[in-house]
Amino acid sequence: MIPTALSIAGSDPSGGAGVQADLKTFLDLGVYGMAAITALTAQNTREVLEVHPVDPLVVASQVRAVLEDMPIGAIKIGMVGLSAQILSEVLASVDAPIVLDPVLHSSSGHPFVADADLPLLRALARLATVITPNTPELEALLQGQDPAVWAQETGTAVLHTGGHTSGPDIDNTLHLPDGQRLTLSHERIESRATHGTGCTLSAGVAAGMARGWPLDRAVDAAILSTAELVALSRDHPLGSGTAPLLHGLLRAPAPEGGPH
Ligand code: PXL
Repeated sequence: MIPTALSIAGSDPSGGAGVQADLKTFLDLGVYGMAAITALTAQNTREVLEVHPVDPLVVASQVRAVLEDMPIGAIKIGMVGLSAQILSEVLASVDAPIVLDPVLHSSSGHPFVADADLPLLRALARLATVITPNTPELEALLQGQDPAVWAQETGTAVLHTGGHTSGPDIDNTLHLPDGQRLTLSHERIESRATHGTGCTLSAGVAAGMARGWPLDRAVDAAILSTAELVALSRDHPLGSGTAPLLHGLLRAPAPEGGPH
């Protein structure tokens, strides 16, 4: 069986984040990738110049087209544009595990979600198997509620990512709906090549779930492969701002002189 995953996310033409990062991550991890685009951004490693949300009806149509024909092992949702509500409707009866990265800002700090749309994102989060917020996203989404309590109430696990903190280690905490709490830590890698880390991590979780792995295994594997990619990318920064992760370097290089 070929594992498959669908990304529902925004486009980053510089290739480091969004739907581009998701598809590259799926490929890196041996999963057939599909993508429905929620917004077009004009951005590079320095800044976001424009955001054009795709008409929610067109987003719904892309997702329905894929759902009615293709096997879907897992769904990763990133930037939702204006489509949070319609995605809640379209995905309400989907069986595949859903990983929601509640993206509120670009890597360069550009806001992607208006405050008025947060309740719609909260409703979508309740449909997910797991959400992957960093600390500011957790605060905005849960409004101060304890993530452990929220996970038990909603049945949606919370992977609270620690990349935005300082300190020698990055602590990621997984709150499961049954009350279990797992802390997955690794050494911080200082680098300016971190554009797309959140997208890559959540796409990695979806890739593991597409293989049928339990959530804790999928999360553990995604954290390790993302950290490995950050380490590999550090010495090859592209662009003059927050450089992208270099997906594909995790795979063995083609033999010298061999076919490309
Ligand atoms: O990493 C969050 C993210 C998601 N989606 C798009 C982005 C970014 C970060 O820059 O550009 C399209």
